[in-house]
Amino acid sequence: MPNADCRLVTRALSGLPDECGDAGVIVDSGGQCFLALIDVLGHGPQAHEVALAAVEFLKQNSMMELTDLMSALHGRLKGTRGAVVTLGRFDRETGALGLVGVGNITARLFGGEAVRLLGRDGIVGYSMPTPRRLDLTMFPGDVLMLYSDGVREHFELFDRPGLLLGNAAAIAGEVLAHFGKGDDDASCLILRCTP
Ligand SMILES: [Mn+2]
Repeated sequence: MPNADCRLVTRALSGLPDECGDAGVIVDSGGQCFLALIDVLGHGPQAHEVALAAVEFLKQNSMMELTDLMSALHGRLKGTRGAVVTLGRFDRETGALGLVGVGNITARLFGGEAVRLLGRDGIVGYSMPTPRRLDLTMFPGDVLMLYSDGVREHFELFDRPGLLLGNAAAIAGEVLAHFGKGDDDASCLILRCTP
């Protein structure tokens, strides 16, 4: 049965954690691992407040089907400045990975087949397309990488040889340290499928 090593790292543009509009959620409930990455429009304390509300809502509803959850989050964030969000769920028993994205969080899967996905255009809480779920399968050794637009979108692995050899915490930390742009909040969530 595949296992999961999952870690989130965020970095506020200002350096102050309570001014970060990027946030994430990892709810590991044994059989399944729910994950989410959120980039609230803008940055600073007000963006942070919206990010906290989104995190709280997603934690409380993490068992919902992903497209339903995205729609529910859209309702929850109405009236705020809105956010771009990617949601995922990994099933340890089958290796199945579901992903739903709205907006420009980048999702990349490294492994047997490299996949790069961007969410559908839109802003959760403001103008949302009908969310669609992408279903993939992860195998031991595969690495799923989610990151916000505070990270260079198109970095190449050969710029950082060995990046994928570390654990999830090391990979996420390196992505921010070496590919963070420095003009926005930045965040990276890694899910490593391990034997
Ligand atoms: Mn951003």
